[in-house]
Amino acid sequence: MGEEHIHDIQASADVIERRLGISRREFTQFCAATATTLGLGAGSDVAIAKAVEKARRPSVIWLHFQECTGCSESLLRAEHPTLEKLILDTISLDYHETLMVAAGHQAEAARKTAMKENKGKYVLVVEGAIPTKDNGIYCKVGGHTAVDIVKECAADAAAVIAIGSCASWGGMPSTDPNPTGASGVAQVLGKPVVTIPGCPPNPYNFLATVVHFLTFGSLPAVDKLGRPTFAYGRIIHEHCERRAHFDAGRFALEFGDDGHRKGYCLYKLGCKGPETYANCSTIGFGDVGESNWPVACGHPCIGCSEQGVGFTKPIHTVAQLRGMMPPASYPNVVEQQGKTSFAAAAALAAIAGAAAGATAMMTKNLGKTGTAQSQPAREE
Ligand code: FSX
Ligand code: SF4
Ligand code: F3S
Repeated sequence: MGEEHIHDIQASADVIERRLGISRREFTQFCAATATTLGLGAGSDVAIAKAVEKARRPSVIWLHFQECTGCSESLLRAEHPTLEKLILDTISLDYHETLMVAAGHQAEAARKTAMKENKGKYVLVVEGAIPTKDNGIYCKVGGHTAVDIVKECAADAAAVIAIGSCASWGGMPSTDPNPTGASGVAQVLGKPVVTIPGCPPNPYNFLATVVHFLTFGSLPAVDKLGRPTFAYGRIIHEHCERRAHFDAGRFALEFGDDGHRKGYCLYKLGCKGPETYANCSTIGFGDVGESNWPVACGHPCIGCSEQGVGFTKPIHTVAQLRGMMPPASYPNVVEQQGKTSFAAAAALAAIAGAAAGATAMMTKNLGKTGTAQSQPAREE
């Protein structure tokens, strides 16, 4: 890293330290981790630092429809020292029903004013599914249906982001028999939008998407479902900390059994990690410590971010392996637990897991004061 580079990023960090009380170290870590997570080249951390420092504060209109507000909660409850401050500093949250002080006509007026003053420039964030059945009467705000509001707000938006599985594809409210015709934003608008699925989604994925928009004036690359590929490009199973046990044929068979207590793979309890695209297993949630995500807590992934899996397949039905099986040299997955050389499986799993590499470690270490810690190998 050149001297000029260090000087540039520290100058921005000084500004942020004064403005938000976030230490220079935390801020430079944040910029580097975001650049790495987004898969950007050398020097991008400086570009990110400068974009955040300048705080152009794009106007954000955040709509709520059929949902539990978990997306907003997860964003604001993040223990990440930088996350909440940065999100509230880098955007101007001009309309958000659960956070704004205004109510009733005042709130409606705030939305209209923000839309008028920032025509063509504001970012529209939609949280929650949109009921489309019976002319959309199952969700109204200020006397207007969710369908009408989302269409009105999207018309002059610079970008539309659907946060959470509900807004991405219908999520939990669209569960069969979907009595309200709950749908995702793209379905209602009839055009693709960026989606950040998950119930709730990882707030870091939302923030990295916004930072990309701030830094480059464009949204990150997405897949055919509108999901940023930096976050949803690989399946959870690829980087799961229990993967060595899957490969070795060691499974928890019941909650609380010996395998469950030993941290074995949760595949037979219905874990949907093998058919769910998300980065939960690499970045964790809330930054409250190593491995804070559903599988690490002992519960199978239910595929909450994957359309057709979460809220669709029964929680304890075993996952479709999407063509991925342990190599023939490994014991069969239906064999008894505990008859495998753990070392061989662990070595191979380590190679598979290495791909998670820098992104996982950098992101996991965001905001921590200590050094990177690796999981000790389990010897049994
Ligand atoms: Fe809840 Fe958001 Fe789930 Fe939905 O998250 S956490 S029901 S994805 O829209 O509030
Ligand atoms: Fe992890 Fe689930 Fe895959 Fe097992 S099946 S390795 S618990 S993601
Ligand atoms: Fe959801 Fe599975 Fe991640 S349940 S939070 S996609 S581990």
